[in-house]
Amino acid sequence: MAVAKPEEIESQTADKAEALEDISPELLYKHPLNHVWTLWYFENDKKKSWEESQREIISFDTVEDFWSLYNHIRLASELRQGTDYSLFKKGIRPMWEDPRNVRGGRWLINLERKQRDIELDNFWLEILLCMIGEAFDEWGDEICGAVVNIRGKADKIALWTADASKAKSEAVIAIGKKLKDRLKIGPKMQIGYQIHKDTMEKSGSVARNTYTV
Ligand code: MGP
Repeated sequence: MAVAKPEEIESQTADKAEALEDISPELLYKHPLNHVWTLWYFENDKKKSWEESQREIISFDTVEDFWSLYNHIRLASELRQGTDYSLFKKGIRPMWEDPRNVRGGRWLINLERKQRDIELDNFWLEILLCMIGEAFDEWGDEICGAVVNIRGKADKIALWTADASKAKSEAVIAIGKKLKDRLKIGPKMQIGYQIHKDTMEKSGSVARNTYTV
């Protein structure tokens, strides 16, 4: 499902309103998503643990509520350094320890500082649209959520999947390829998939890539 832009929704809604006069107005103008999604915000607070610094902001389950939220909050590029946005399926916390993440991993995109002006916001919005619009087809159950880290050294965007085991390698690779395709990342640039367990255990270096596409 492609997520319609606000102006497309308006014209579709007008058509529907004519055809379905008996249905309640709420159902007519809101386009349901397949999942309920939750936005999280992380801000480093030295008085709190990392986990306590993750704040659950709001959940939504319609296209319209997604756009109201997106238009209301700051763009990723406007956030302070050291902060994160995460969008996860409702019920999955944006952390390795969550039972739905604990065996999983992430497709990671590292962005150079100069990419913050254009690519960061475009990539992040496109990832959000891929997730809520169910762009990963039959692999959609593997999607847990996505995270954008705003950092002085280099911003990062990652798509988290549920199962990094060999049994799910076909799904993981298909998701990575779809992601590159939707983000229009050309064949010259590779992206890597890292297992959360490796990231957790790494000390002072970036975890190895289990897959690359
Ligand atoms: P980070 O915010 O993912 O990346 O992890 P950053 O700031 O670019 O740092 P780097 O280590 O990748 O260079 C920073 C730190 O936050 C980690 O080292 C952990 O201490 C903590 N952290 C990050 N994540 C995603 C988790 C998590 O899922 N669970 C817990 N408990 N701590 C985490």
